[in-house]
Amino acid sequence: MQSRFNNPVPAISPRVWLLASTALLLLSCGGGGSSSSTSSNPPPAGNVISVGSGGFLFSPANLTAKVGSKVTFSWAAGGHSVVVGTACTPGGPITLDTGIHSAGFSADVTMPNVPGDVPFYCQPHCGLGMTGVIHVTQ
Ligand SMILES: [Cu+2]
Repeated sequence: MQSRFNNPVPAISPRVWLLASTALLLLSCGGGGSSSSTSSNPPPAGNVISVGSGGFLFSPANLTAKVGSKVTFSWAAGGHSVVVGTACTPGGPITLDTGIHSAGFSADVTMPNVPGDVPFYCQPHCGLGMTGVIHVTQ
């Protein structure tokens, strides 16, 4: 019976360490950056949606993007897909079904040239509420 408690080392998963070190990295980089206003062609920062970060969800689940711009879906965890559609059914202003991918995969998706919503969901987890929408604006 003693053997149940013979491991004195606290169990900390590699994922926790990864998250902690990433947070530290972000913190250490946050203070030194000075914003430059000289660039006439700034990168489209913020057009990234994390897939499966923190569970069965997209982050952010609501994103605003310009017409014709590019939105990148970035897989933070495996077993997820991105399908454009509503009510867990494909269909919408653009056609997209990435299929299921692992962490590290990414997909660049070009937004329509007309304003409107681009709803999307994860095929395996749509029933769990893993959905999102991109608001495409002029
Ligand atoms: Cu999913």
